[in-house]
Amino acid sequence: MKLPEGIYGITSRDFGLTHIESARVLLRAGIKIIQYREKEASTRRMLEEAREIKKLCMDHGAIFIVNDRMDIALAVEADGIHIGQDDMPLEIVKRFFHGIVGVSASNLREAMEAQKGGADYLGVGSIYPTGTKKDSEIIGIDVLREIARNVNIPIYAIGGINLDNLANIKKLKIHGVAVISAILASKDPENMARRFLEEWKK
Ligand code: TZP
Ligand code: MG
Repeated sequence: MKLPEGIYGITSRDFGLTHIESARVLLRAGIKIIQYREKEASTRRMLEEAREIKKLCMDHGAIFIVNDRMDIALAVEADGIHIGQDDMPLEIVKRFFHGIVGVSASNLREAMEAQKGGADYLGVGSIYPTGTKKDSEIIGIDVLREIARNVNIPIYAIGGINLDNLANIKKLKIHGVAVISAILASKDPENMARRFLEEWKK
Protein backbone atom coordinates (compact mmCIF):
# COMPACT_ATOMS: atom_id res chain seq x y z
CA MET A 1 0.00 0.00 0.00
CA LYS A 2 1.60 3.25 -1.12
CA LEU A 3 1.83 5.97 1.52
CA PRO A 4 0.30 9.21 0.26
CA GLU A 5 2.53 12.24 -0.02
CA GLY A 6 1.49 15.51 1.55
CA ILE A 7 -0.85 15.86 4.48
CA TYR A 8 -1.23 13.14 7.12
CA GLY A 9 -4.37 13.79 9.17
CA ILE A 10 -4.71 12.92 12.85
CA THR A 11 -7.98 12.83 14.74
CA SER A 12 -8.40 14.54 18.10
CA ARG A 13 -11.18 15.38 20.50
CA ASP A 14 -9.27 18.35 21.97
CA PHE A 15 -10.64 20.97 19.61
CA GLY A 16 -14.42 20.69 19.65
CA LEU A 17 -14.98 17.79 17.26
CA THR A 18 -15.19 14.10 18.11
CA HIS A 19 -12.71 11.66 16.62
CA ILE A 20 -15.29 10.57 14.09
CA GLU A 21 -16.19 14.12 13.16
CA SER A 22 -12.55 15.02 12.74
CA ALA A 23 -11.97 12.00 10.52
CA ARG A 24 -14.99 12.99 8.40
CA VAL A 25 -13.76 16.54 7.97
CA LEU A 26 -10.22 15.45 7.04
CA LEU A 27 -11.50 12.86 4.56
CA ARG A 28 -14.00 15.22 2.98
CA ALA A 29 -11.18 17.67 2.37
CA GLY A 30 -9.30 14.95 0.51
CA ILE A 31 -6.66 13.77 2.99
CA LYS A 32 -5.68 10.19 2.16
CA ILE A 33 -4.08 8.99 5.38
CA ILE A 34 -5.77 9.27 8.77
CA GLN A 35 -4.53 8.33 12.22
CA TYR A 36 -6.89 7.64 15.10
CA ARG A 37 -5.09 9.06 18.16
CA GLU A 38 -6.81 8.52 21.50
CA LYS A 39 -4.93 8.14 24.75
CA GLU A 40 -7.57 7.91 27.47
CA ALA A 41 -10.81 6.31 26.39
CA SER A 42 -11.77 2.78 27.36
CA THR A 43 -10.70 -0.03 25.10
CA ARG A 44 -14.34 -0.63 24.14
CA ARG A 45 -14.80 2.93 23.11
CA MET A 46 -11.58 2.95 21.15
CA LEU A 47 -12.64 -0.22 19.39
CA GLU A 48 -15.96 1.32 18.36
CA GLU A 49 -14.42 4.58 17.18
CA ALA A 50 -11.62 2.83 15.31
CA ARG A 51 -14.15 0.60 13.56
CA GLU A 52 -16.19 3.59 12.46
CA ILE A 53 -13.18 5.58 11.25
CA LYS A 54 -11.86 2.59 9.37
CA LYS A 55 -15.17 2.41 7.51
CA LEU A 56 -15.00 6.10 6.65
CA CYS A 57 -11.43 5.70 5.41
CA MET A 58 -12.42 2.77 3.22
CA ASP A 59 -15.28 4.81 1.72
CA HIS A 60 -12.80 7.56 0.85
CA GLY A 61 -9.97 5.33 -0.36
CA ALA A 62 -7.78 6.49 2.51
CA ILE A 63 -5.28 4.62 4.66
CA PHE A 64 -6.29 4.08 8.27
CA ILE A 65 -3.66 4.06 11.02
CA VAL A 66 -4.19 3.42 14.74
CA ASN A 67 -1.89 5.21 17.19
CA ASP A 68 -0.15 3.34 20.04
CA ARG A 69 -2.45 0.34 20.32
CA MET A 70 -1.62 -2.86 18.48
CA ASP A 71 -4.63 -4.63 19.98
CA ILE A 72 -7.03 -2.09 18.49
CA ALA A 73 -5.20 -2.07 15.15
CA LEU A 74 -5.42 -5.86 14.97
CA ALA A 75 -9.03 -6.00 16.12
CA VAL A 76 -10.30 -3.62 13.44
CA GLU A 77 -7.83 -4.76 10.78
CA ALA A 78 -6.41 -1.29 10.40
CA ASP A 79 -4.07 -0.62 7.48
CA GLY A 80 -1.39 0.49 9.88
CA ILE A 81 -0.22 1.23 13.37
CA HIS A 82 1.91 4.10 14.65
CA ILE A 83 4.20 3.53 17.62
CA GLY A 84 6.32 5.88 19.69
CA GLN A 85 9.54 5.20 21.55
CA ASP A 86 7.65 4.20 24.72
CA ASP A 87 5.05 2.01 23.02
CA MET A 88 5.19 -1.66 22.10
CA PRO A 89 8.64 -2.21 20.52
CA LEU A 90 8.84 -2.34 16.73
CA GLU A 91 10.27 -5.86 16.76
CA ILE A 92 7.25 -7.19 18.66
CA VAL A 93 4.74 -5.21 16.62
CA LYS A 94 6.19 -6.61 13.42
CA ARG A 95 5.85 -10.14 14.72
CA PHE A 96 2.07 -9.80 15.06
CA PHE A 97 0.95 -6.93 12.86
CA HIS A 98 1.43 -7.32 9.13
CA GLY A 99 0.36 -3.93 7.83
CA ILE A 100 2.03 -0.54 7.72
CA VAL A 101 4.11 0.28 10.79
CA GLY A 102 5.09 3.89 11.49
CA VAL A 103 7.53 4.90 14.21
CA SER A 104 8.09 8.24 15.96
CA ALA A 105 11.65 9.50 16.00
CA SER A 106 13.12 12.65 17.50
CA ASN A 107 16.78 12.09 16.65
CA LEU A 108 18.96 10.37 14.08
CA ARG A 109 19.65 7.32 16.23
CA GLU A 110 15.94 6.58 16.71
CA ALA A 111 15.32 7.14 13.02
CA MET A 112 18.11 4.81 11.88
CA GLU A 113 17.08 2.16 14.37
CA ALA A 114 13.45 2.29 13.22
CA GLN A 115 14.50 2.02 9.59
CA LYS A 116 16.77 -0.93 10.37
CA GLY A 117 13.97 -2.59 12.31
CA GLY A 118 11.67 -2.46 9.31
CA ALA A 119 9.53 0.62 9.94
CA ASP A 120 7.53 1.64 6.86
CA TYR A 121 7.65 5.34 7.65
CA LEU A 122 8.79 7.78 10.32
CA GLY A 123 6.94 10.50 12.18
CA VAL A 124 9.68 13.01 13.00
CA GLY A 125 9.17 15.73 15.57
CA SER A 126 8.23 17.77 17.34
CA ILE A 127 9.61 20.18 14.78
CA TYR A 128 8.17 23.32 16.37
CA PRO A 129 6.62 24.07 19.78
CA THR A 130 3.13 22.61 20.12
CA GLY A 131 0.46 22.60 22.74
CA THR A 132 -0.89 19.29 21.48
CA LYS A 133 1.81 17.04 22.92
CA LYS A 134 3.12 18.69 26.06
CA ASP A 135 5.98 16.27 26.78
CA SER A 136 7.36 16.50 23.28
CA GLU A 137 10.96 17.55 22.74
CA ILE A 138 11.39 20.29 20.13
CA ILE A 139 14.00 19.17 17.64
CA GLY A 140 13.87 21.94 15.04
CA ILE A 141 14.34 21.82 11.33
CA ASP A 142 18.07 20.96 11.45
CA VAL A 143 17.49 17.59 13.06
CA LEU A 144 14.70 16.92 10.56
CA ARG A 145 17.13 17.73 7.74
CA GLU A 146 19.77 15.45 9.22
CA ILE A 147 17.28 12.57 9.47
CA ALA A 148 15.97 13.20 5.96
CA ARG A 149 19.51 12.98 4.56
CA ASN A 150 20.21 9.69 6.28
CA VAL A 151 17.10 7.55 5.92
CA ASN A 152 15.30 6.40 2.81
CA ILE A 153 11.89 5.47 4.18
CA PRO A 154 9.09 8.09 3.98
CA ILE A 155 9.17 10.84 6.61
CA TYR A 156 6.20 12.79 7.89
CA ALA A 157 7.28 15.80 9.95
CA ILE A 158 5.06 16.59 12.95
CA GLY A 159 4.62 19.17 15.66
CA GLY A 160 3.55 22.79 15.42
CA ILE A 161 3.19 22.71 11.66
CA ASN A 162 0.98 25.42 10.20
CA LEU A 163 0.43 27.17 6.88
CA ASP A 164 3.17 29.70 7.68
CA ASN A 165 5.96 27.21 8.28
CA LEU A 166 4.86 24.55 5.78
CA ALA A 167 7.00 25.97 2.96
CA ASN A 168 10.18 25.64 5.08
CA ILE A 169 9.48 21.99 5.64
CA LYS A 170 8.58 21.27 2.04
CA LYS A 171 12.03 22.43 1.01
CA LEU A 172 13.50 19.37 2.70
CA LYS A 173 11.79 17.09 0.17
CA ILE A 174 10.24 14.84 2.78
CA HIS A 175 7.13 12.72 2.18
CA GLY A 176 4.68 14.90 4.07
CA VAL A 177 3.57 16.53 7.30
CA ALA A 178 1.24 15.36 10.06
CA VAL A 179 -1.00 18.09 11.42
CA ILE A 180 -3.44 18.27 14.31
CA SER A 181 -4.23 21.66 15.82
CA ALA A 182 -3.58 23.90 12.82
CA ILE A 183 -6.43 22.08 11.10
CA LEU A 184 -8.76 20.93 13.86
CA ALA A 185 -8.58 24.09 16.00
CA SER A 186 -9.25 26.38 13.05
CA LYS A 187 -12.68 27.96 12.53
CA ASP A 188 -13.36 25.89 9.45
CA PRO A 189 -11.32 22.68 9.69
CA GLU A 190 -12.46 21.26 6.37
CA ASN A 191 -11.44 24.38 4.50
CA MET A 192 -8.17 24.54 6.43
CA ALA A 193 -7.40 20.92 5.53
CA ARG A 194 -8.02 21.81 1.88
CA ARG A 195 -5.67 24.77 2.15
CA PHE A 196 -2.94 22.51 3.55
CA LEU A 197 -3.39 20.11 0.65
CA GLU A 198 -3.20 22.98 -1.84
CA GLU A 199 -0.14 24.53 -0.20
CA TRP A 200 1.61 21.18 -0.29
CA LYS A 201 0.98 20.83 -4.01
CA LYS A 202 2.38 24.30 -4.84
N1 TZP B 1 4.01 13.98 18.15
C1 TZP B 1 4.98 14.89 18.12
S1 TZP B 1 4.35 16.46 18.15
C2 TZP B 1 2.74 15.88 18.17
C3 TZP B 1 2.76 14.51 18.17
C4 TZP B 1 1.58 13.64 18.22
C5 TZP B 1 1.55 16.78 18.21
C6 TZP B 1 1.32 17.47 16.91
O1 TZP B 1 0.18 18.26 16.98
P1 TZP B 1 0.10 19.71 16.34
O2 TZP B 1 -1.18 20.27 16.94
O3 TZP B 1 -0.01 19.56 14.85
O4 TZP B 1 1.33 20.47 16.77
MG1 MG C 1 2.55 6.56 21.02
